[in-house]
Amino acid sequence: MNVAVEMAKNITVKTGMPRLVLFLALLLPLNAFAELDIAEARIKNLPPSVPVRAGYLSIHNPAEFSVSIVAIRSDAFASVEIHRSVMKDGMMSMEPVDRLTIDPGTSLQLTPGGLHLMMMHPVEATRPGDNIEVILQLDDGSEQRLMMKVIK
Ligand SMILES: [Cu+2]
Repeated sequence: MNVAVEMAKNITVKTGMPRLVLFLALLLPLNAFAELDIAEARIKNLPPSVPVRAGYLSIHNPAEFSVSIVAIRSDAFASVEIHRSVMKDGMMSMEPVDRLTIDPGTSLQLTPGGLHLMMMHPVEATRPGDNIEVILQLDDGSEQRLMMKVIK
């Protein structure tokens, strides 16, 4: 039996806090895992002849510490990179970004013309209305799954 369970059994609850809540609180690690609030996660569809898709999302970090996305993957694509659109010599181009850091309590938007996910080589043709699972790898070692909708 693990330590948290022993502790929960031995503590006399005098505060009126339900025993279950106390029990769950004891099971939480001291440093809670990061969890980002994701909204508007979408992938712009392109014909099968085009080997990449751009993905956009809105990310909010509700935690009191910074959270970084250090890698992204999806079974539906050979690879997923983070890109930034930049103007170089009067031409729009893109460059890879190692990680996305979201400061405590702030939001970051991945939007057309700015930061975006570059989703390389779809395993199957994508269609508007598809929901594609994407996994974010965070700097604390945890992973966060999200669904991205394919849009026209
Ligand atoms: Cu790109």
